Amino acid sequence: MEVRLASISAQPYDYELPEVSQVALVVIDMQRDFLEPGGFGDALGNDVTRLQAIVPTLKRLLDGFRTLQLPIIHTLECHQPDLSDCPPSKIKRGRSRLTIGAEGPMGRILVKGEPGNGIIAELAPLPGEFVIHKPGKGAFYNTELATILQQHSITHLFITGVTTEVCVQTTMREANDRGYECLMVEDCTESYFPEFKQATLAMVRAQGGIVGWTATADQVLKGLEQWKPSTVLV
Ligand code: C5J
Repeated sequence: MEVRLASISAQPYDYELPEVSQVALVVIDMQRDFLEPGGFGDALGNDVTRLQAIVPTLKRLLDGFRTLQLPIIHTLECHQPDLSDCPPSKIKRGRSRLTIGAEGPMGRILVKGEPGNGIIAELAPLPGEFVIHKPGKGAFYNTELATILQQHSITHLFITGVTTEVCVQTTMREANDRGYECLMVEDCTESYFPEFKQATLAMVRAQGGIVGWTATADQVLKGLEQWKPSTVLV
């Protein structure tokens, strides 16, 4: 008997959902440091207000995953207070007025535990959701992400957050190389540079989905609502 798997309408072609519950939502770096004035993004000279446009859609997607009781992984880009996990090259890069570790209006820039380093209130993680502190752009480098995914038998990742061409794309490429089936959610990721976002989406989909798939939040939610996994693993 042919088993027809549920799928999500996506680019460059439909994204097949697994037969068992092996999916997770990954929310990259929705932190005050990137979205609010006075943080790291602002110090680098960016218009941080651009990133706030995705917050309501990302909240809707988060709520959808919460309703379906699917795993959610939040990441934060941050460094230890003594900056021992921050290469000097990263501190120097950008030549910004406020470098990593400097005291800014929301506390020390990109330092773990500082007010400006937290996730914005609207998207705050709930108890039971995973929170990964990452010193790099990619979420696999020097973190427990790979272990969490293995322990929970997760194979399919829905990737969201900021910024599209930096931490989101780096994480998706790292995951793709590790064999994960990755879908970037188009209207749940944003960049300070609109053309970089569009270029990233195009790069992901090119060559038959060389890095994975893209779809909108509505397409993802519609696919998940119709999906009846035979086994729930987490
Ligand atoms: C950056 C990030 N842009 N979260 N970090 O430095 O994309």
